[in-house]
Amino acid sequence: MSYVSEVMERVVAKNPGEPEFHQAVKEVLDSLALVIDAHEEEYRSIGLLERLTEPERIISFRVPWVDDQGKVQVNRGYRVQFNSAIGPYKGGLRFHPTVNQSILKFLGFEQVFKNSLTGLPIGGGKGGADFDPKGKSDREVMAFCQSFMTELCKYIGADQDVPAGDIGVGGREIGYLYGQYKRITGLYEGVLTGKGLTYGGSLVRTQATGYGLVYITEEMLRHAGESLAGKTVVISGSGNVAIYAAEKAGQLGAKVVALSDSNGYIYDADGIRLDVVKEIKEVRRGRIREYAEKVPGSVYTEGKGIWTIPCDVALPCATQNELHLEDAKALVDNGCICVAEGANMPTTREATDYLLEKKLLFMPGKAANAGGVATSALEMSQNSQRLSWTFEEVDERLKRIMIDIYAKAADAAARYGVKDNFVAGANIAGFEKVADAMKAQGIV
Ligand code: NDP
Ligand code: 2IT
Repeated sequence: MSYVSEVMERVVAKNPGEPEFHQAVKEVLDSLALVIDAHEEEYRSIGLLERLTEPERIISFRVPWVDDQGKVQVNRGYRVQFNSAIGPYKGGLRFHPTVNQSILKFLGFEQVFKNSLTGLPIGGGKGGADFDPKGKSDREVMAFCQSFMTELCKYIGADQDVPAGDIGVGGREIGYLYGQYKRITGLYEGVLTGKGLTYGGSLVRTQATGYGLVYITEEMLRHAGESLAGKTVVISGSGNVAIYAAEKAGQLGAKVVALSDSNGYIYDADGIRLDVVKEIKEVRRGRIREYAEKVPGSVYTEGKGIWTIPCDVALPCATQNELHLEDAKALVDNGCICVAEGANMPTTREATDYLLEKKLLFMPGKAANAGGVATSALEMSQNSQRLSWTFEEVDERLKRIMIDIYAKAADAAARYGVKDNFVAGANIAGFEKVADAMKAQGIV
């Protein structure tokens, strides 16, 4: 049996009940087979794949807090410190009721390759809790964040592990987490990214994932003789990534006609009004259905189905496994030419294979959404220097990083004879740097 198949079998056997983790590992190992087969003996002798698929450390802890009714609540918190070969662990925190070890291991594993692709010195990690911020008061969110950090602070540090936001963790949560870290440790250091601008945050971090997604999409289209100008775009989600992807797509001349949340989706043939969306989502923390109540001519549809809306470009920006085979077929039937993943692993394996087979331009999340973590690393640089760069300087660096990621994925795909397969290209390019660093550092 090949080394890759052997390790895949081992991962499934050793991590029962973790389907998302299996899915992420399988996708990466399938594309790495091209590289591994050429160096099988060497990689086997140093147990490279066994080590790459085993997190360096998983911390799991109790998070007790008191709700507004005076009742004690208990959540489960985690930090998965996956791989520190090329830098301190770096990756977001997710607060969502579906959070479990499988989801955080898949996200941590993806983060290792994503962070490598940015070209910056950051290892991979992910964390979070099965806490649902929806419908909670600010005081409840603060109580939860303080309790979460009281435990997490033992394991993180500016040169050790630097968390940030993800689903359910935005500026408000990062503020409460940072305040508690500082209070317990006495350190004013860049231990979290996505901080507010008054206490060490970086300009552009809020916009970075969405903007970066659109920069790499534009670059991919440019190489195919196309551009976003005049294109119709459908974006799922209406959180941080979706909103700023929509903003930048609009600035580049595209028309975004749909957004969604976990209840349903809105369609606005005139182009979504982002001022209205921001007011609903960023200010009032409301539901996307309220858009249709405010904007005449727009339509809200309850449930899934956003991918049946005809578009040229689709940007899934909500969550994992939100774009299935039937959705991919609907996109292709309606003439869509490009899919780029703002979320992590939003496209199922079957749907990805179908889109690749139909020769759509397809950019996987670990390349397409890397602008967020890349800008987090720029925030770390500014914190270390004790300086703040201008919006234009950070945005320019972000743009260059995204163009460079496109080039790395395209180059690796071409080198291994799978031209324009950016799934394989991104996995291979991300892997090469981590593998080289792991080899150099011995069996650790
Ligand atoms: P937010 O919490 O800001 O927004 C998440 C959005 O996705 C909301 O509209 C939410 O709807 C929707 N959503 C979440 N879970 C589900 C679900 N199970 N089914 C349907 N819709 C869902 O998160 P982000 O925008 O930060 O993150 C979105 C995606 O982007 C995630 O996959 C994340 O891992 C990824 N990502 C984020 C980065 C960042 O910098 N923030 C960087 C790179 C990737 P509702 O409000 O109804 O829950
Ligand atoms: O998935 C991701 O890359 C993020 N949620 C951002 C991580 C970060 O450290 O900025």
